[in-house]
Amino acid sequence: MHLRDSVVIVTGASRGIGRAIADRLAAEGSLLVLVARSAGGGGQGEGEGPAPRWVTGDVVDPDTARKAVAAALESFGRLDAVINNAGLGLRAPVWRIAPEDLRYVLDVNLIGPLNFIRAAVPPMVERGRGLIVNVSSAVARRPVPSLGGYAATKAALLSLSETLRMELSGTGVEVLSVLPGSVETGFKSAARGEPYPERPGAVRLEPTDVADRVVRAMAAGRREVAVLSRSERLALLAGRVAPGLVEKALLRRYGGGGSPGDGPGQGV
Ligand code: NJP
Repeated sequence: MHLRDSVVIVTGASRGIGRAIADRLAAEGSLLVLVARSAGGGGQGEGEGPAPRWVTGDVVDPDTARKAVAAALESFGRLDAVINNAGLGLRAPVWRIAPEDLRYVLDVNLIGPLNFIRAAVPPMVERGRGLIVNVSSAVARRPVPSLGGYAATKAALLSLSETLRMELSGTGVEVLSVLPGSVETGFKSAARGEPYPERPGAVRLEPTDVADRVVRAMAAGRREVAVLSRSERLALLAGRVAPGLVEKALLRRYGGGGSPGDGPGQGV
């Protein structure tokens, strides 16, 4: 898609990856509607063009999606893309996941994007063009210990995206799936479940790395983009050749949660 003057909704734009995507799109000349429960520090997505419109609300509430789509149509007269980026982590071995935590994270990570898809696709189909970008996760393809519940929500989103792409074939509306690896944001402190331990020296991507790749993938009309560090890319490739060996290595690195030494605070 052509990014200059395109009208884009970005959810989860108050900080982290969503904020970086908003800033990158503003630099490309896109017109933005930004969504989060808070506006964060402000200043997101401010470039040379018109100031972004903010819609504050919870993505789990269908009204937030309806208001964001209405804001795009009223302020800019059209809607070219929705980036479903708002999301939440969950860390615990599967057998210690509290059902209410998984239910809540599933709501944010799956029902949130669904609300925006339901609100945005009809006007896009009517216009004969549009793009839905869903931010899933690399763990949707390669689960790791203690992230099984989170991976399940992101695998569900990936599955929804791949089905939606087929269903929208021929309408002019496209779907892009984004699969990031570990990115340096406030994601871990916001996550539900057991605390993430510090892992000094771990190589993580910056939100701007993800934003650059997402924006390039949007411009190039890609259907999927994985944004991974070198070691994550190697682990994913090795998993296809020798899945048993990679599982053992992941267990050594992340801990299985099954022994006293593997309790909260160990692992990822
Ligand atoms: O997370 P964080 P990231 N309704 O916590 C908003 C995926 N990902 O940028 O509402 C509306 O810094 C929240 O705003 P606020 C991840 O699953 C990440 O790292 O004001 N908005 C904030 O703007 C997620 O889908 C990593 O609190 C809600 C934003 O979402 C996406 O990347 C790895 C909301 C979260 O900012 C961005 O995550 C990976 C709600 N109910 C996938 N709940 C990683 N960081 O390592 C949250 O594979 N927000």
